[in-house]
Amino acid sequence: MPAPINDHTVPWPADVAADYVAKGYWAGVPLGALLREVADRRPDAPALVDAAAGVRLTHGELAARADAAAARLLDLGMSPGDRIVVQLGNGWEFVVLTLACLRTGIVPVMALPAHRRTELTYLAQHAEATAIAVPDRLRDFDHQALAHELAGEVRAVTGGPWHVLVAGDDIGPGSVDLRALCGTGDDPHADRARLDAAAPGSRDVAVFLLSGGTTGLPKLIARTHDDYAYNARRSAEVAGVDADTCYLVSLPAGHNFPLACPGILGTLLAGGRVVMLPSPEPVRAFATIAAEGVTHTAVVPAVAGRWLDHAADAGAAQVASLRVLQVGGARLADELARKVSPVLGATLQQVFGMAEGLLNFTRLDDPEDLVCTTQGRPMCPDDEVRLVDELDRDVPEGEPGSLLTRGPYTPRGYYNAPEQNARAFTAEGWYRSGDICRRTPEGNLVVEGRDKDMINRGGEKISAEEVENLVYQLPAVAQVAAVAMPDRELGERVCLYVVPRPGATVTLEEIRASMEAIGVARFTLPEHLVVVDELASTKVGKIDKKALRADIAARLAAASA
Ligand code: OOB
Repeated sequence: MPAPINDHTVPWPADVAADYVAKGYWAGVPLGALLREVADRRPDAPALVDAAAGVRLTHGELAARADAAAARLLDLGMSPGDRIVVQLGNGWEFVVLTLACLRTGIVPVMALPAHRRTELTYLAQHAEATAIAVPDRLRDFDHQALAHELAGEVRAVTGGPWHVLVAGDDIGPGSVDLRALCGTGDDPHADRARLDAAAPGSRDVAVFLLSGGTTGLPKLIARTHDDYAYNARRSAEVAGVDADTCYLVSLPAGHNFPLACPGILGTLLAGGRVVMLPSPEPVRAFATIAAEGVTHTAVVPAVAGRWLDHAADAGAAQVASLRVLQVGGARLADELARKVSPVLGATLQQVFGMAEGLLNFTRLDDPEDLVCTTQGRPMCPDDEVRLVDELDRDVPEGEPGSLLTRGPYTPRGYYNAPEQNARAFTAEGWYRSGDICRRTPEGNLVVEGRDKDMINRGGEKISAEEVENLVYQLPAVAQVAAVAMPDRELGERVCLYVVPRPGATVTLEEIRASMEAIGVARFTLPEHLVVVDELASTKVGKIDKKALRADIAARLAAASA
């Protein structure tokens, strides 16, 4: 049977945890109970809108559905502590299922709709999941069929059951109808005593988030109820989210940013309303903002750019209700930042965050110049941030250094990953974010680059190593390196440098087709190929990625000159 989760997490030291409790960061109440309390206080206040599905729920209705769904998950045979891979689009089912999990202590593994066989198999096996929730189809992909195909490989690891929960009209044989499971708040088994008995402890794992990939496949980040509730609650304060807030989710809901910074959880905890939209495409996003009176939302810089272009063409009257536009996930160019407030009429809040924990925000009353040129400062007084050199020595104030952090919502290690933890965390429990930052005299951070081997494609993080491992499976490839190439629209895209085997040839199309055949998220596919005779190497014999990044930037500049 799947191993108990707590065997594989890295807890905060007891004295540190006691300090977080004493300071009130950790409330000692699981997220499901916190959300239930909000619903009890404001049952008739609107909570959730999914206009495409015609679903509008009050806090009372949402909590009743979450409780009923929780009871039905238990009736299926799932138990507190079991894991479910959640790969749903941005619809109401995502919210009800997530809340049901939080209520029972069944732990959602937040996968992305773009994930395919490779990522899903790994996630389900590594988390030892016994269930998966998917749409029937999404953008022409048959998620339901793939979910069933995974059964054998997952069971080989867990030895347990494999429930396939499907949201959609086409519920095939062997699938559980997720809409029925989440669809009404009326269930005789959903009595409070039963659910309270199943409720997790506040130090237990609430959700598994995925790391922004630096080593092969994504690592699992076990966020506890105490830490994630603080994450959501404090983010809501800093973003000015309260009971009057209408928060639009248009980024993939399983990302930390729209889920809890403050996102869905922070807004619901504040008693506000959440609107789900499948994508941030500007025409529909603007119409939704107008129709629902959206006050807050979160986007990545690439989307902010598209929204600014759209507003320049179509005007910004539709977004008049928008008060705060959070932008994060990748570096926002200062020039773009300066346009946000004048063009969209909303206050810009830069967010420099990570699924591993630490969140930096510019504050809503910060001076314009600071908001447009920095990525903000930590949200918690007890967030510890160091900027260090290659030997982990603090750099002089104002100089760029590699960011290390610890704090009340930054776990001390990845889930069941001792080898990666030895590299990604120091012996004293500091997380190495791999971001090169400098601190301004006012204490704000400016992200200047990174020393991790990752490509940030419009906010989606791609591990260079993962791409390289897949490309090495091609017989024609002798050597490969994946690096970021600069891109006006998305910030970065994946560029491949390949040394073919003697006599062999490779094309970008072949590489992409072979990766698609293996089954990987589309956003990881390389978009540019440079075939070379050899790859530059560093003094210690590693591939010199810095030189390759400079090379591709120079090639692109020359091509556009
Ligand atoms: C967010 O989380 P992740 O886990 O997908 O990615 C974290 C990494 C950071 O280490 C940094 O490299 C980059 O994304 N990043 C930024 C940034 N925000 C994130 N780089 C420059 N400027 C920014 N504003 O991306 C995330 C999680 C919660 C809230 C917001 C973003």
